Amino acid sequence: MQDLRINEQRLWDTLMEMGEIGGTEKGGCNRLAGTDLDKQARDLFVSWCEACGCTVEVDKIGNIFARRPGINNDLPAVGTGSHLDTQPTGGKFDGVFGVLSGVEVLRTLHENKIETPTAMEFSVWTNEEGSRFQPAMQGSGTYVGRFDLAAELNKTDVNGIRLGDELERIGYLGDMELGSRHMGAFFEAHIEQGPILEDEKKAIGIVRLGQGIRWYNIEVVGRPSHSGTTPMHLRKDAMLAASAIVTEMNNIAHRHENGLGTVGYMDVWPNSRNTIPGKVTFSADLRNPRPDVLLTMHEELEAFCEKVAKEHNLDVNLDHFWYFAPVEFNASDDVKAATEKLGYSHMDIYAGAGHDACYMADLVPTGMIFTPCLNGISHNEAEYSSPEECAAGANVLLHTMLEASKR
Ligand code: HGY
Ligand code: MN
Ligand code: MN
Ligand code: MN
Repeated sequence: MQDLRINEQRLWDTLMEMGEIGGTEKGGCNRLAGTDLDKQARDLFVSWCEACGCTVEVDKIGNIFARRPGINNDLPAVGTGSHLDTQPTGGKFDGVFGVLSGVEVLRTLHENKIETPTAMEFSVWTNEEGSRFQPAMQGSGTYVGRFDLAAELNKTDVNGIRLGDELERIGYLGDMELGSRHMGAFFEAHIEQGPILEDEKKAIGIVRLGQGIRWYNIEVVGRPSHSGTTPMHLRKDAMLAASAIVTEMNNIAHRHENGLGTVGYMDVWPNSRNTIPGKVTFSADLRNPRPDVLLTMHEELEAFCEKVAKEHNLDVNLDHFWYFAPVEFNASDDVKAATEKLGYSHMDIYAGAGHDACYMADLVPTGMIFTPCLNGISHNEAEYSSPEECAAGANVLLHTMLEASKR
């Protein structure tokens, strides 16, 4: 088995084929959770797994599990997986690389007629991106019991469409109980989505930690009035107040080591050039690898919102609806052992993005395998990892899973 390797060209062709579903002119992918394109991608994944003899089941929040039997199916399976949903201007690799590395592992085991001691589980998690429906990692977070199933199925997108209705419409509102596919270990391969591995010229990142995340919806409520007749000192300008909060978020992030603060979404009402904005609703995304620092950042944002409400004499509603605490990956030594056995250059790293493995770490020994991506770009249509880089990650996944299956 030592010399067993995945098929680099087949993995690349599979990535490119999947990338056609929701493919954009600039070479990226727009395949939002619960859409027809998500269905097409899911159906393709299921057909590939069934072609290799897997049995496939879908749970109550649409997570897909393709199971390859082992010698002793009473033992917990070794799992892998990631997500197929993308950002609106996403790439071909974020999440998809992890899912299709799993498919390539499956194909390699199947064609070599390798019997593994335990079953192997290949999964696709619902709405990891948190772009159309919030929060991110929604399927894996619900699977591990961090989120309430009914509440998550009732989440709606900006058009008021329910996640549950979309999953039913695309045929992926399953009936399998959450968490009922017992796994003994879980490994997720993922592109780094940042510049470090490329900078350090390392082929593999041994992911030791997933950083903390806090998400907010911030609503600033002022008073719409005429831009030509309302003196500056008599305005309740929601845009002015919102801009102060966005700027302070940037200051908070810079004030703290490894602090990150982002406003990605903003809605202005009534959104007319000669009416002073009456309401501005926007997202806020704070991150830090340390829970104590992330809490301080949270407290500073809260205090500043109260200050702005007073100074601008208007309402600021801060809805802190999602907190993901930093998580250690306790099976990362398995990843390191496989990486060293295969002779790939590597380094320890922490995950800046959230991943489904971050929630799976609640339940089972979990590890993540990072591969470099060009210029560290992700959540961007220019996202790119080379066939060789992808193959290295998939080979590490193959050997990590084979070793874990022997335990
Ligand atoms: O937000 C994230 O880090 C991930 O892309 N869902
Ligand atoms: Mn991802
Ligand atoms: Mn992502
Ligand atoms: Mn993920």
